[in-house]
Amino acid sequence: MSASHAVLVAPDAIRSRFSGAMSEMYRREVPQYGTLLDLVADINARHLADAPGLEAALARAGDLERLHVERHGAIRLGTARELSQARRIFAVMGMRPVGYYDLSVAGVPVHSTAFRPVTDEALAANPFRLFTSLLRLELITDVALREETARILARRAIFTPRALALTALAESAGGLTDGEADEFVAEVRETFRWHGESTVDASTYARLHDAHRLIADVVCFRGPHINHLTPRVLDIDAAQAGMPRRGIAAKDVVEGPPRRRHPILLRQTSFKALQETVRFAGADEAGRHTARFGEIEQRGMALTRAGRALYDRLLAGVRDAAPAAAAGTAYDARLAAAFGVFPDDLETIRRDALAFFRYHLVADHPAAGGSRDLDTLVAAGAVRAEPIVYEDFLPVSAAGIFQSNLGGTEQRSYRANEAREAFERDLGAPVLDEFALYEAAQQRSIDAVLAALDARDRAAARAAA
Ligand code: OOG
Ligand code: NI
Repeated sequence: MSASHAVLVAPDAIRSRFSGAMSEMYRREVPQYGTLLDLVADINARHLADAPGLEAALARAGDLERLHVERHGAIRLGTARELSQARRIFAVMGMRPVGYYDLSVAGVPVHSTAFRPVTDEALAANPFRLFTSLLRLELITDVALREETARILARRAIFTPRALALTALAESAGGLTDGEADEFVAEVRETFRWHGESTVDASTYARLHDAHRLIADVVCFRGPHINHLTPRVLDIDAAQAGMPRRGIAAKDVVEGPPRRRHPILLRQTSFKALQETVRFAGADEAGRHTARFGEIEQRGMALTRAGRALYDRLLAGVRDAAPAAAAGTAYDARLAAAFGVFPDDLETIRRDALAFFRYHLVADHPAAGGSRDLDTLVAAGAVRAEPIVYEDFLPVSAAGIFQSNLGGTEQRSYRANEAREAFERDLGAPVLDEFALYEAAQQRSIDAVLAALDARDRAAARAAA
């Protein structure tokens, strides 16, 4: 077979291999992440056994098979060139930039997007996502330090020449062969490994660290080490309670919405970043750096703009009263109380258009007197509505995760200054709108239901004729 007719590997399969390779590498680098995976596997198995019907519901939504391979990770990049190269590399694995997150408001000098699969099929195959942040040099106020930072970053090349060559090949050939895909995964993984040696001397590290811990983390290393990986758990409160029992130091509060019967958006918790040994340029003695941690997430349904506005308003009300980290269990109680006004039964959520749903025709159900009205069909039981899983991130939660893992309690904040256009220019492409993606998924399912009803009617008419 000539090369031009070689069989190409689906981007979904390359992403699965990459996600697996990253997980394997991180387990070796951060053994506590392995402990976290064991804890999550135990909780998921127990939760499925204890909640009758859940397994079937997850299976119907295509969520069961993806559960055990599901995870997200996070990386922090330094330059526009790194970000645009990352965009091309992740595209080979079917991951597109979705959403814009401004974290400067929370005192973190970065803005971010999430590279993730976007189609229903790709998400079902493997939803691996990478929360990807770009350092905002313009937020470093000390001009000399800012220029030095730019000089240091300009010297490094984070992707291997082979990774970039294979990316160009995938772009021109429309994909990679099996062997090329394996090589690509190994080469790209290389970029995200931990380096125990800093590229700068101890005093440069100290100055950058004093400007912001995150700046030191991004600038002082050869590449953007993966800083956490996050499996998906079905009961995050059980995971939060289970961490200390396995010797894991959990962060104080779970980020995101409170516990509910029908989970919404995303709840997250993490274990505190490890102190790691680093060797600085020209130094004999080892120093320390804190960056890498483990995280657990529980995903719920994707909210519409209206649902999200309600979520944001309720959360802001609670947080304005007192910061989450300071408040401990009192915070949980206030959060739960505030969210009392957010409906927690699926039919109200659906009818109030607070969340997105996927609609399925119930096989062999007499179709509600030929009605084409969705609410009528749902009420008659002829059509079933399943909530669509939220596949993205939450800026306030992300800021909380960043903060609890920078090893300090600093809460400096920058002026709120969204810079989406600059981010998209650096990325080399616009970010996709997550609401539009969920809306389209919902609409596709409605169109499919209506088309199936029409087909059913035509078949019935033929049979009657
Ligand atoms: C990213 C923190 C955000 C999440 O799950 O919200 C994040 C980082 O620390 O680099 O991963
Ligand atoms: Ni995360």
